[in-house]
Amino acid sequence: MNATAKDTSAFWMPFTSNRDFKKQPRIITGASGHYYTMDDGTRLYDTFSGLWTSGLGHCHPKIVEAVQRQVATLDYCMTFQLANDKAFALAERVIELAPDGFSHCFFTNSGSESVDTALKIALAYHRARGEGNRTRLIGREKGYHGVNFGGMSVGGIVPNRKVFSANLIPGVDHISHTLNIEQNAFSRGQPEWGAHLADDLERLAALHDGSNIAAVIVEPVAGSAGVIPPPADYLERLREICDRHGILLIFDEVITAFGRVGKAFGAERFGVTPDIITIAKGLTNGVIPMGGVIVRESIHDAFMQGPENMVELFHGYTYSGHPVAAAAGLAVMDVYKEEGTFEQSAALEAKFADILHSFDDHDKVIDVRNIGLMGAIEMAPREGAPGSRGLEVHKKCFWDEHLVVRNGMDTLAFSPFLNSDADEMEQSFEAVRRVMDSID
Ligand code: PXG
Repeated sequence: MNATAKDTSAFWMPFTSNRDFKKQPRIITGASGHYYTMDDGTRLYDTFSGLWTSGLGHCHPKIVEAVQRQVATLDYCMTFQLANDKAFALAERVIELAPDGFSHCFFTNSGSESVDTALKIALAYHRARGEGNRTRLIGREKGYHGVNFGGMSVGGIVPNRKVFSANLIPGVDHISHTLNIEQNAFSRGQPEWGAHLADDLERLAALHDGSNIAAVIVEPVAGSAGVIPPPADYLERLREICDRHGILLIFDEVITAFGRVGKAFGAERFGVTPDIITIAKGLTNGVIPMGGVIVRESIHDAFMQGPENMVELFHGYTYSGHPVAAAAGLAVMDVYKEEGTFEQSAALEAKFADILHSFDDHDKVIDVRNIGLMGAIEMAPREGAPGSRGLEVHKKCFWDEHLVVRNGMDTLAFSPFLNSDADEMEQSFEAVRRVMDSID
């Protein structure tokens, strides 16, 4: 199938303007390393590493081989009262990388499932300890925690919630987001201003009484909302308030885990340890869908009571710990280690920041934000047509410059490969600049 494919009708595409897309479909049929290919052989540089997923590049031979071997050896085996060997091995590898005190990993198939699993674990944990009154969940404005009912409810992206407003789960509240362009425009890394915004959690603890709150969930760096790095000292303050009120702190690290911010986890990068961490994307380099929830030992252990023949947590997915996904994950963990991927990522951060901030004085740009290998260029919206500028850049980059660039409305988001070639990265941004210069 190439760009002239006639029948794109049957596939109802997710998070896509379907009618617009199908007028001139952008269809990828192959990939290798840092490039996608189309049917006619055109190669396109991927500035988004898949969808924040594929930090090692596409079709990494070691991962491909591990998946091929596994699918021919053990294609499926449930993990309910019987399990495959690879799931255990991968859980161990993930826990080795996790912050001190984390001891167990529960497998899911996506970030959305990880988030809903984490929320359920938080609620069930408090109940298991005799604090069943802790039922409130706190999210943050502009937060993205996937699209299932729990994650959507604690999430704070308005278009994702709007249509389902009456059916969001009850007992949820939100602290304020930390994006403030007036104060922080063009900050390099963590903005100086905004630590006090964490005190909004104190306000909610006063309003609902802290003893009723089960957990607060935040992305260490908000990703989908357009890369919003935490203000200096903000996460530390959230941790402090959670401790004071016995509230669990959940970091949604679906994007930030596995090298995206130069360390194994955002928790490590920012020096703040939560109680529960959600993962997905980089767990398998996007090769096979898989997610997970990792927890502190004390959380896991609270469930391990009562008769030993009883299921401790009535939760799980048919594909939790799928052997082929786990085999992919194991190969990915090997590559991270052998190739020094997190160090590669850390070493690229300054160069990436320089390139990104060379757009600070561009006449269409109102903010540039970055941390680790996460970056955003926010363009001013066109009068009366918000989002049109961003989509035009995406399309022109694709057709004219053979570049895949992700836009959310008028914000361009960048997720370079963790093993990017600095020159290639620079060239890709030169192309972005040409496109931004060429449109109105
Ligand atoms: N949490 C976070 C922090 C995410 O970034 C999810 C949960 C949900 O994961 P699944 O695997 O269920 O999609 C995500 C997903 C974007 C974009 O444009 C980001 C995501 C999804 C779609 C678009 O930044 N992240």
